Amino acid sequence: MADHSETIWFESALLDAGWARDVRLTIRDGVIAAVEAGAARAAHEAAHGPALPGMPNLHSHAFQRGMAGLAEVRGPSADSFWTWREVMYRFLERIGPEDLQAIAALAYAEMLEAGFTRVGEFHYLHHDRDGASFANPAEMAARIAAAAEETGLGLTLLPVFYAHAGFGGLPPTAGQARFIHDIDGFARLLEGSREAVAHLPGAVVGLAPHSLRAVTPAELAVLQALAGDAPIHIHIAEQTKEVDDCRAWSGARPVEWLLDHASVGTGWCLVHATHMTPEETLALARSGAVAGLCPITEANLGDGLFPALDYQAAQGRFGVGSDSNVLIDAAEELRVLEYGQRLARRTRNVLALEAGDSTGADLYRAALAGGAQALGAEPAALRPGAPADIVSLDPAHPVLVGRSGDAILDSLVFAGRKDVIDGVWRAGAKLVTNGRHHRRGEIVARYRQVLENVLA
Ligand code: NGQ
Ligand code: ZN
Repeated sequence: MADHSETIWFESALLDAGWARDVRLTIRDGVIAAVEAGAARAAHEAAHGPALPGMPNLHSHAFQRGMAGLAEVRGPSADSFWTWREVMYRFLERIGPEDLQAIAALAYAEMLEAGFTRVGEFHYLHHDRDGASFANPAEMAARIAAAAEETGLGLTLLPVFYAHAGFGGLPPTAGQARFIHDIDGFARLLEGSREAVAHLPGAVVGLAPHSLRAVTPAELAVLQALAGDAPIHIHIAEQTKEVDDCRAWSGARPVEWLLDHASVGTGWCLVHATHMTPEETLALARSGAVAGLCPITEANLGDGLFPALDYQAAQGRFGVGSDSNVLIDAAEELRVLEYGQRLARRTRNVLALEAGDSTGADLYRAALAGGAQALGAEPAALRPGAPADIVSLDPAHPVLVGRSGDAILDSLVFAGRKDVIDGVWRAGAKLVTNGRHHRRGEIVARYRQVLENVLA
């Protein structure tokens, strides 16, 4: 048959105009071809629970999944982001190409199980353990692509340019040797990365200056030209030390400096942007760029709180990322984002846009739009023409009893665990059933073997 379409029926679904009941999606070549609401289920169609667009995960360092929980022991002096980074550098010293693929495959299977259908992989572990480049400069990028292919997760690969240890072009440290390129080497990596994902449906390649610490202004200008229309991501203003160092170097704060020296617009994602003045917050919102918030990691690393209320009041765009992958859960990212604001302000329902709005629904919708924009992806929406990236919830789960409409999202975000998720489809392929990735068994077995060796 020439027509490769299939239909999937959901008891309700979050459409652009709001929740609809009895929804049939027709999927053709991985894309939603038609949406019918109020459609009686046909005898041959399975009944699925409430359907949501899959959430984009705009920021991940997949390999860090392997050290989740291993940096929670108090050290000899005050622990900080910077002591955590030492632990992280020691962990990554041991990761080779196969290890990276095995760890990333586990992380990506877990992302799908946790409601994410695309990842922005901020990939900077480029070279061999001794710092020498691989014969194929994109060897490690190809391993990320392979993990995305094995699991079926959508991929926006963001090869990272990293050249310096600190502001002012400081030479990199020994611990950073595996990340380092000059511009020519990076251009080859970018080319190789494009080849590495060429066969993956829907894959996007952007690029990422690691941080203002790691690039010079001249390098940043070249990277911006290399990116063209592709997404460009950067870590920024995550820690107060970075703000202080940036001011000592330039007289300006990081977000202020970037907005003054780069053409920051809708193609950009500023990851964290935690420490901003009200003026920077407003200017970032007006730029049309996406703030890449990683609330679980930001809490874990003690980064501080993003000025979410002011940013949202200025119509700032944001999405969420699982970053260090210490815990992978789309709904929990939104929960921690809102709870940080509640704790700081001693109020409730801070990020609901207006009276009568559901906090969970406003957060979920905003993160869908911001995440897709940041990843250079098609809209994350259940509408004709959008990729069939769908999460269905378990209608029999106790947390959903008697819920309909936006109360489903509030119950997922504030009261659910990921066992509320039942099915996940990516580009029309069903990858998760009963909350379990279809290749979980083999992926976990390989991960166990690899990680026991890495940690030995
Ligand atoms: C990273 N992660 O590149 O993995 C960073 C830590 C750095 C976060 N910032 C290293 N969460 O920023 O220098
Ligand atoms: Zn990061």
